[in-house]
Amino acid sequence: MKKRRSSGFTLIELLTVILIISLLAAMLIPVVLTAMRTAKKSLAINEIKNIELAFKQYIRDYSVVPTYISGKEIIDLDVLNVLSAQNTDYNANAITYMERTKADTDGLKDPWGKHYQIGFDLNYDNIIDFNSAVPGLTEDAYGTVGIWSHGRKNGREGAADDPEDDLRNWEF
Ligand SMILES: [Ca+2]
Ligand SMILES: [Ca+2]
Repeated sequence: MKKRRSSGFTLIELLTVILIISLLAAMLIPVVLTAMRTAKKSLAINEIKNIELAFKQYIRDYSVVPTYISGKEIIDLDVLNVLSAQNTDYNANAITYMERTKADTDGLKDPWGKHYQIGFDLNYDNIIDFNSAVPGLTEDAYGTVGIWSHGRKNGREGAADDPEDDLRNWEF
């Protein structure tokens, strides 16, 4: 009898352990997912603030918004090239306002893999002039530089974009 007890788990004990582990996993997975989502949101807010700060320093130094390269609005990689002093046509003093990091060979993307939307106040009325290419903007964005992420629910994978989780620097 003693020998049998010490030989290992009975089937009931094993099933109990498996049940407890399954219950713990079922409780922990949503917590981990929520933590990951919160971390991505915090990262996006930080990145948006960094981009905004870089532009504000640029505007302080050059007294203009860096809006045009060869007549077109600068977006994505162009923005990064100017701010990281790779493009000295629009950053004549070659000042580094932003370091180039991670997946930035394709421009400034948010943690969900979409490009940040960036707009400027071109006519100095403190209202950012996003062009019509930005969907879902139904209100005025106030300030000098507007930076917008469509968040986790960003219209990928066939679902419609949910504006509720969008992150916009003029709302921080
Ligand atoms: Ca304006
Ligand atoms: Ca969204």
